[in-house]
Amino acid sequence: MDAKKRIFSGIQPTGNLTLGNYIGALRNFKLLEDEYDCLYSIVDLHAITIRQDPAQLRKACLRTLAIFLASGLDPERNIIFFQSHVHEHAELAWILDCYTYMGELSRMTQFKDKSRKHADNINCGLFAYPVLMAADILLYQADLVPIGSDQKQHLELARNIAERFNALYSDTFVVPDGYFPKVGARVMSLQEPTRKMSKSDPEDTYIAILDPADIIRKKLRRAVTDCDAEVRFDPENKPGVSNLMSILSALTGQSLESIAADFSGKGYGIFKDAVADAVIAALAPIQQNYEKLSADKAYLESVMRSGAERASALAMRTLRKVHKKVGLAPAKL
Ligand code: ATP
Ligand code: LTN
Repeated sequence: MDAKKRIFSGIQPTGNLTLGNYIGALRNFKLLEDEYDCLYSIVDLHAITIRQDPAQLRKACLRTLAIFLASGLDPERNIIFFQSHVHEHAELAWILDCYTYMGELSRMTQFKDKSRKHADNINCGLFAYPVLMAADILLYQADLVPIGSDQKQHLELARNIAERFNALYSDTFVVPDGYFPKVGARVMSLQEPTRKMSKSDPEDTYIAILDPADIIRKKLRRAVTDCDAEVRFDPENKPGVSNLMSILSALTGQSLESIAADFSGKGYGIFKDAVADAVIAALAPIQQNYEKLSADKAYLESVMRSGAERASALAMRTLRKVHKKVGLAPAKL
């Protein structure tokens, strides 16, 4: 009997995965693999809402897959696949577009941010991005979605779309819940700590999962703090220090109070080095696994092939049900 609840989450293969992606999402993927049936996708169709260089994108896709596996995700217990390999994602997204209002999408803060950042390419895909994300989740009847807090608004929209569809046509979709880390749900930029750490920002603002130890230490030493030299958690007045404290807490499990007590009167140099030690220790095993895995192209290809097959079998069922409910003519006449 299949009594386990289901999880779906996705990461875009845009650039280098960051410490934010790790703490906010990837680390939880591994934590949840025992308790749930999990699908983890490299959402390449989302990535092309921003203009990508094809050769770079192709590389980033494989690199992201290797990082998923290097972080310890077992490709037999979890379904790991590329979004574009399962055509039902785009098909369901089209149908759900017809149940989503322009007004709802206009309110999405990620759309507003990305429109500002890419003012020369505000395309329809960028606008409809959250509908494709809803399709990803609803296609697999996922109960839970591990994400960082920047995706909360998108998840809320996915829930609204599911409820709207269910109300119109009777129960069709599971209405999903979000799963957010207690500390580190929003890791901030090292240079502008009031903004989210993002893999599409300049190099010195983020720590990449694959950054070597000396680079990690250098980036953290240069991280923006403030000038009162007190390690205290106060995101409003001390965003830089508070961000580093959250990173340390998320990686070591130490509470924010106990971190403040440990570094009281010690100055930022020692504190930043301790954060660097924790980050380096957390990422080292992933980096070692990555070295081995990324060289084995045949293995990576076999994982993506079997992931796509397994995901397709599930996706097909939901899409068929949706076609029927909406009133589309059955394909096998
Ligand atoms: P981009 O900068 O290309 O938009 P991104 O760094 O925001 O990308 P995504 O692929 O969009 O990364 O996100 C993958 C997952 O990582 C999502 O669940 C997202 O919430 C989480 N995440 C991204 N950045 C952070 C962050 N700074 N802190 C915590 N979680 C994050
Ligand atoms: N929109 C997300 C990535 C994403 C996702 C998903 C996350 C696409 N589809 C489904 C969870 C579930 C982002 O920008 N971080």
